[in-house]
Amino acid sequence: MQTRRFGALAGLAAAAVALGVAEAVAILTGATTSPLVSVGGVVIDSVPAGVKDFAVSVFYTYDKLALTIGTIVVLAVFAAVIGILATRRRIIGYLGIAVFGVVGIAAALSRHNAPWYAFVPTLAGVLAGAAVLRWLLSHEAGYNATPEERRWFLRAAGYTLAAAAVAGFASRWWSTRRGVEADRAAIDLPSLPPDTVAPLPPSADAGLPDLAPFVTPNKDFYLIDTALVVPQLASEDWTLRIHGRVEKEITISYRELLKRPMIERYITLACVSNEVGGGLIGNAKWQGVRVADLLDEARPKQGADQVVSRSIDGFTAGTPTAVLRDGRDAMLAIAMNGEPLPIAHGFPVRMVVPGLYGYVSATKWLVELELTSFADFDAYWIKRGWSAQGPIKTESRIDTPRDGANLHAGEVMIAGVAWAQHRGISKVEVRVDDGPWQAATLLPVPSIDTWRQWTLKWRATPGRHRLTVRATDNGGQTQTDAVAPPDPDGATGWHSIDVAVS
Ligand SMILES: Nc1nc2c(c(=O)[nH]1)N[C@H]1C(S)=C(S)[C@@H](COP(=O)(O)O)O[C@H]1N2
Ligand SMILES: [Mo]
Repeated sequence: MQTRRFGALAGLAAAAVALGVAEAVAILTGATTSPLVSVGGVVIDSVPAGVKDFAVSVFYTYDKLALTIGTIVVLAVFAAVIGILATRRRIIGYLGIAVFGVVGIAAALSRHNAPWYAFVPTLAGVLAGAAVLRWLLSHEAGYNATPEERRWFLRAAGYTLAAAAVAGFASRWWSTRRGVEADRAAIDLPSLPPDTVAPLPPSADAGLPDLAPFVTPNKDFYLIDTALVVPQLASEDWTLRIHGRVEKEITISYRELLKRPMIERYITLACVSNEVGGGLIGNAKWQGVRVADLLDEARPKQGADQVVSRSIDGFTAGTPTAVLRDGRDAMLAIAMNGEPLPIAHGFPVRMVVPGLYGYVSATKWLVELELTSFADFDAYWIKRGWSAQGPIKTESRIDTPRDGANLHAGEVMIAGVAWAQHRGISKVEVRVDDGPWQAATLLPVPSIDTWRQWTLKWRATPGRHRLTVRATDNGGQTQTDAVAPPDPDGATGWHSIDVAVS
């Protein structure tokens, strides 16, 4: 028992030193990311399909802090086990550390544009970790140890752990400080000719409390991605490579992208993981270059029916080539609501495609477009069991009153949003309890690519009531009441809320 505890402590100290040294060396060699982040990324990406549902619920929508802590906990358990095994056979300890090293080096080298020396930080960390393990385990601290020996061991391991943790956090703090926020703030967005901007009808927003505003402010826009830390990609380092099954490969810099003809459009982005009534949806004004223009230049070859957009952090989304070229305003966006793309939303460049869920279209920190076929390549979430095709399903949501609200009898304004991107919303109806469907008032929209606010005045009578909403798209298709979960291609069902009127 004692020996085990000391072994675990030695393992933890060795791992902490390995990570701290790797982190520090990564910064010295000018790497844009750290081994912990690369390994964390690999951990996230390689969660087996067998635990897919668990992985999705934990890794998909969870916040970054939980992810970081989770990764550290996993690494710590692994390190402790290695330390314990190493007290029996030293070689197992070294082998365990070697596994760390292989994973770390593979992760670092697998990153987009990884320099040839990307293995150096991990190698340095692993060697330091092995040395610490050897040093600590060469001192007797188990059954036969004297109290002095034990005290020495605890102190040595404790100080090592603490020093490594401080070094690790200091490096992390330093590297975030060197982030690209200053670069982003210095960007001069090209101004657009007035006819390229979709005007916003002044009455698109009813301006009711609790009703989602027509344009979602950047700070309130939902965030979904698999990146353990937000990639810091400077605009001057950015290039986009369009390659694969094309007649002409294209590489374009940020400066060149900014010189191209641009459009500005309101487009509502939605996440496939959004539950009925959920908030993983937002509407923004995006400015960017049409994807179709770039594809026309690259000239996709016969059979290249999928465009795989790849992020600097390895995320991929697969979009039908036909959708990108069917005339809709699919774009490589550089600005969101009039400012350079926020870093968390994909700075410097992301893709935005009206009508498709984000996981098949909206790649942030975009660096590559690869023309291929759906038969030849499965993108990130497709490998994990989600549908390869992800058109957004017609949905609607009641924002006000709130679910569970206590209301006074009399006139109540019911309002919410409805969406069927790139088809458009033609009708929204609300039902009180089992009463008849009543048509809501639809507010104007700039295009069929955004959500649409709706309102309905209700004469509320005392008692408990259930309010239900459903929408119909411009093709006359009414939103289905069949309840389906988000997995594999988007939730369906009608949104209902319960209110008490007195
Ligand atoms: N690089 C990268 N881009 C990504 C993702 C990701 O995990 N990594 N997630 C996608 C998903 S699932 C969605 S719904 C949208 C969300 O975009 P937002 O975070 O700007 O709202 O980004 C897409 N782009
Ligand atoms: Mo998503």
